[in-house]
Amino acid sequence: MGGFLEGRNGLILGVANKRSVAWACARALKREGMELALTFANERLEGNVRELGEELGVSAILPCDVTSESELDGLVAGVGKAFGKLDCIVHAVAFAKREELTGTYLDTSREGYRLAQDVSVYSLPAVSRRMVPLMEGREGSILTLSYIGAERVIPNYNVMGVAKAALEASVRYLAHDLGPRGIRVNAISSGPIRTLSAAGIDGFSAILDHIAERAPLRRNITAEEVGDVCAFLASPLARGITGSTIYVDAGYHIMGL
Ligand code: NAD
Ligand code: IMJ
Repeated sequence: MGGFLEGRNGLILGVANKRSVAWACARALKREGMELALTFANERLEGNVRELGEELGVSAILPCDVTSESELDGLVAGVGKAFGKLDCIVHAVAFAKREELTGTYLDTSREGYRLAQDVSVYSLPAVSRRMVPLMEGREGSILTLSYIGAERVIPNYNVMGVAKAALEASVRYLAHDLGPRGIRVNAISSGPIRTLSAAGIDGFSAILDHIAERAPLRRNITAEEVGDVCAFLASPLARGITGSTIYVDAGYHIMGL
């Protein structure tokens, strides 16, 4: 009660399990009073997401593989039915073939490039466009998750780095498109977090150690810290911010060496 997101409705894409950044965002938004709808990408994840969603007391749990136009259409219908109106979208979805996340970017296949862009980038305008009619006239906020590999070379991040660069550019173009309709669009560039998407990444522990040694705050960040910035960006406290990439990375991005 009394949270700064009371009376608002949010849609969260990207919960896979309790480690997901999307799940930390869900908890932070809910804590501040937002009503939530969660999506699951496939039947394999449905049970997991239902269990988590019920535990948090969400209003709806809806299927959405973002590569499917018909599931995206179904999502609008589901969100419309659950809420009528929508204030916030959290897009925390990314995928590339595992073989593209090792070796060189030079060797990226055409299909691997297409898939990474389709799931990790095109899904943002695709979801946003469909939700705009539900979001108009109410200080809406659209958020996505990025990584410093968008701007600088992180070994093995490869095709995902190029996808995140396109995602951050998409945030700017969408902010320009939707600003006149009162909808803000921003990205959070998160430091590394041990989630399903980080599992099995070669040298991930060494990357965490490197950040803890080098970042200004001399530590890694938590998913909860990303969730809190998500709540801020979703709220009227951030009403003057759009088209931006905000870093939640213990300050690592400022370092030159
Ligand atoms: P995660 O594996 O928990 O989340 C990724 C989500 O993408 C999963 O829920 C998965 O179901 C979903 N997804 C994949 N393909 C999909 C599809 N076709 N349709 C719908 N959903 C699909 O991992 P995470 O680390 O929480 O990732 C969330 C976001 O955060 C991603 O955009 C990721 O790039 C970004 N990010 C992660 C880190 C990190 O270190 N973990 C750092 C910076 C940014
Ligand atoms: C991913 C690959 C390589 C290096 C990486 C990462 N580093 C970090 C990540 C240093 C932090 C995690 N990250 C930021 C992502 O965006 C991950 C996306 C991702 C992960 C997988 C693994 C499993 C799979 N496909 C994936 N697609 C996207 O099959």
